Amino acid sequence: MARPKIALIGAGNIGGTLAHLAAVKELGDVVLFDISEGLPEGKALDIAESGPSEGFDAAMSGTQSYEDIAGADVCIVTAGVARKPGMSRDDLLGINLKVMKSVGEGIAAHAPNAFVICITNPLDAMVWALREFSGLPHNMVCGMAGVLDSARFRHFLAEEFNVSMRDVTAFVLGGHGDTMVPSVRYSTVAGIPLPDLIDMGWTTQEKLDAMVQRTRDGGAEIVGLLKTGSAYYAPATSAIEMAEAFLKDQKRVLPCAAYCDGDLGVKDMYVGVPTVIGAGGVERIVNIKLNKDEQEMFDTSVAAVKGLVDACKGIDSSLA
Ligand code: A3D
Repeated sequence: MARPKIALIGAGNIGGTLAHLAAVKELGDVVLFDISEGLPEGKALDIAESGPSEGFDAAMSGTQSYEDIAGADVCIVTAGVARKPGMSRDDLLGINLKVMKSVGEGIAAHAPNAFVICITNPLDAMVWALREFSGLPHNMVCGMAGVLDSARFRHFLAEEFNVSMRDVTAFVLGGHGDTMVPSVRYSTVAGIPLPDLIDMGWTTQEKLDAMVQRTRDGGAEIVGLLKTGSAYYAPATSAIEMAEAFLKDQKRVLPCAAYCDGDLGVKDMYVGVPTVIGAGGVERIVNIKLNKDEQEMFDTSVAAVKGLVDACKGIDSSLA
């Protein structure tokens, strides 16, 4: 059986890391696409040359032509620009919306059966627009944010409790932004919910609140340290976890930006919710029950995402 084909649209910091991880994990052959000439070709060659030492069998190539992504099983989209000093969120939205249009059309023309994972920010609005421009089925287009935000929360919790990160589960819901909702009730250590761990004296409400806030600020914390870019190791690892769930039909329960059509009370929008990812793409949304406080936070987050989607519709009339 031929190896799966993985197309990475955008060969910047995350794109290059995705390619390396996909190769090391032997998930399939990788095509890196970028408008920047030489960048995808250079990264592909560099990673291919790590193959003899690492011992993986995966073909690597770089391209500026959408024809080369033909028949891809998975497309991971990081194409776009990051916010630069002096650029407003709306400026960024306008620029990346145009990028989503060209990427969506490229995928529709050459890889219409792919499972598409969007990472480009502002995430929830961009994945919505990418789906609209590509016309692919909603279950085959999703956004990566929840796995990363949950991983950050799990890391902070594991450090606080001095336990293995593997035994800490967490869910972060809502939009990928300041309003994201780290769910304390549904986060556990080996099945023990966090509120019980406070009762057991493992931590305090104040410390937990601080970890929740640090999770919300997780992206900004890394930007503040790096100064010249944003996080890429953990974002790439998170998207690879989702791609692997699809390629191996793992039926993983992972939070991601998925299309909600009435799910958790959200209509016709992409927002972070728990999902099941398998060979059918986003096979199911786990319709968890939120309590009053969680619902209020979730609603605020959904309203923020809706504002961005409405702004997209205002910029590109074909989306309205
Ligand atoms: P960066 O290293 O700048 O890579 C972006 C790449 O996109 C560059 O190589 C560009 O040349 C390329 N590009 C620009 N326009 C196009 C186009 N039209 N077609 C193809 N390629 C194009 O950024 P990065 O890899 O660090 O981040 C990529 C995106 O992910 C950004 O929008 C980040 O904000 C976002 N991001 C999201 C998360 C989430 O959790 C959702 C986390 C971290 C970064």
